[in-house]
Amino acid sequence: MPTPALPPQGAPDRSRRWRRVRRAAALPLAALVLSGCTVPGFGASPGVTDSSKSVFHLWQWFSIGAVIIGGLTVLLMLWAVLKYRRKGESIPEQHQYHLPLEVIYTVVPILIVFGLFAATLVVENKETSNPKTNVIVNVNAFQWGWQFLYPGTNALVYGQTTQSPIMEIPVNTNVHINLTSTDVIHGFYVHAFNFSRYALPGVENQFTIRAQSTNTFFGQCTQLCGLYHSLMFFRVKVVTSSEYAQWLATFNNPSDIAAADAALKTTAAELASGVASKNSYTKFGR
Ligand SMILES: [Cu+2]
Repeated sequence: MPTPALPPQGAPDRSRRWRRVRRAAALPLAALVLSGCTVPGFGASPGVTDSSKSVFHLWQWFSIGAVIIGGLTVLLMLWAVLKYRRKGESIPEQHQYHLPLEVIYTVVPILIVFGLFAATLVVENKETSNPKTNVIVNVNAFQWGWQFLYPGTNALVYGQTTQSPIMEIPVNTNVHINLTSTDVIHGFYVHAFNFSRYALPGVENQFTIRAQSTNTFFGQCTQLCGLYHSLMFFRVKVVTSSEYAQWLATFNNPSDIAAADAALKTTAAELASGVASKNSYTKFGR
């Protein structure tokens, strides 16, 4: 019986090797595509405040650094794996105690960590600085809503869950926020500000925001704080300085002042008694 002709030597080997290479390349490629990572934001957005932009740039530089270091590490690993594959039974030549190399791989990571630390410190100092300003908002979080009080004015806004009360602030102005909580730990978070801060009972957290464009931005509580945590929404409306002044003035008529006072007292009493408030005073002006 005639034996079938064998394929030329090397051909199946080569195609098998190619298949393996393609499979090995597909894996990191799929990971990269499926991670949904976007360039140049690396999944983040610049936001609309001074500090949101510096946080965004810090994130960008960290990501670029991670890509370079990660890529270099993978290349070095692949090079070592491919170049020093097992070629026989003998133990390969050993190269330990290579002093210059050991110094490099000790010093370089330390320099990288110092670089990351310094960059973080610069941005963090910007985040926590509280320049002098006339616009102050006392923000109080409670289960499950927000109260915005503008000291020195008659303005008061508060609302719960889906009422999504609006904190109105002027554009291109430093706005000083005094943040606290009535009951449990809440989180003040506005995505467009790339900013989050604890609202703690008995502690006043202070920070300054400076929005660069007018619009209404979505905010929410980011600390699991009880039954209606997932509905603890608010909005930040950034308006021009003259619109802000007009809005503040809408609180000056006597009936509004009386209504706001009464609402504030009712809320305070309800919060003190631990009864979930059904009261609201969501006057948004205009
Ligand atoms: Cu909360």
